[in-house]
Amino acid sequence: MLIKEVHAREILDSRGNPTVEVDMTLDNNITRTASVPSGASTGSREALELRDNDPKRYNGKGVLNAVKNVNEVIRPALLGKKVDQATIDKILIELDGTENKSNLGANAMLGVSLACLKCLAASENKELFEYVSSKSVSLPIPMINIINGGKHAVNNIDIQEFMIVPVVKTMHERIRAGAEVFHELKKLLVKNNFSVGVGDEGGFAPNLENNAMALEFIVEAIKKAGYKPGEDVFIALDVAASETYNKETGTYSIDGRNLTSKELIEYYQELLNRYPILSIEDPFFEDDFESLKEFTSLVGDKIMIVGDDYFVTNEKYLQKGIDMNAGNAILLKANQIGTVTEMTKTILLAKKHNYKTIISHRSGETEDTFIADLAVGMAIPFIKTGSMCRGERIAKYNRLLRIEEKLKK
Ligand code: 2PG
Ligand code: MG
Repeated sequence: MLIKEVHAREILDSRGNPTVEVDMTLDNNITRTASVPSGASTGSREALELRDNDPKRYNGKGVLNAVKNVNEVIRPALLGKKVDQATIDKILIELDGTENKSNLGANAMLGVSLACLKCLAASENKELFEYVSSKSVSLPIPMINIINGGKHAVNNIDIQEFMIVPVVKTMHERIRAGAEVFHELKKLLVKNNFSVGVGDEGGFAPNLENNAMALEFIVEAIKKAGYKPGEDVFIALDVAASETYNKETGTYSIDGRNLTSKELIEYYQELLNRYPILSIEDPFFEDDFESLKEFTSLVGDKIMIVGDDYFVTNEKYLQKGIDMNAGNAILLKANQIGTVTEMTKTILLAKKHNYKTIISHRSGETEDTFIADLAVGMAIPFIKTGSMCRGERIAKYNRLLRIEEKLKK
């Protein structure tokens, strides 16, 4: 099979900001489309998301240059080429020629890389999850973000994500538990006169007195929905601590206090003693591998300590974590690295060193559900894809429900 056509366009993401979408057509006349998500609390080591910075369009957030790079630079290099994921991604990487994809833009490259993956699956008449699976498939445990703070909401909560993690047996039961807890939480917030407006990932975004109050409400909601906290449903946090860190003072702003990393560790330990938390993501700012290492040595045998901004889906930074024993889990976001091949390498490295893997959406999403398929096909044990509302989040959960049904047949 050869590549017959590649075409990119500018579409909107779930925040109403432009993003890249790519159609690819092969000479067997199969066409597949892929679209690229976009983060808000981005790590400084992420591959570059190319924006136009033209203040006259979309507040400078247009992606016409990335689209042009696909249509005028990548397209001519790919037309007539044999489709093979590794080869196509290699061409993209060489065409770009930079360490952080700043030439073509990781958004331009990922759109093409994903469209290619989907075309390959369709050409073999396979579902995407079947195509990417080497041996076993498995349905991931969802980490469902039901209270939003930090950069994802306009409220006073400094922890970015409070997630529930239903560990009940099937995907249908996990999603049902997630939705039931979500609705109980809504009732509780209404009853206590808090806002039930939602943040970027669909979690509620009330103004609460402190982070612990969010945890209290969540535990209560789990019980009200008829589940056992710490047995059926756990809690996970994404502190996204780079966003609460003050470089000048070297402290973190938590509940209106300025905490050193030592004090922050004590704070986390208190939370761990009081609530059924099974995972904490980005507990310190992205360059503080030392604190990550210390925290891992203290509680790494009990909970997942997840690197997102730390590792940015990049083999090189994950290797640093592995060498230092810093963290024991990695968040995987395709647009942090820019190609399917590179993300796959990072997944393999993580698995080899027993780092838990979590595939993740971005706060700016599209209706594309590729992460659901990759989670199943690549046997990634966790998926983080937002709350139990907002179409772009629900699209992934619905895809997982459909896959579970298919796997049963
Ligand atoms: C995160 C993500 C996704 P963003 O920090 O883990 O929840 O947020 O896409 O804004 O980086
Ligand atoms: Mg994160």
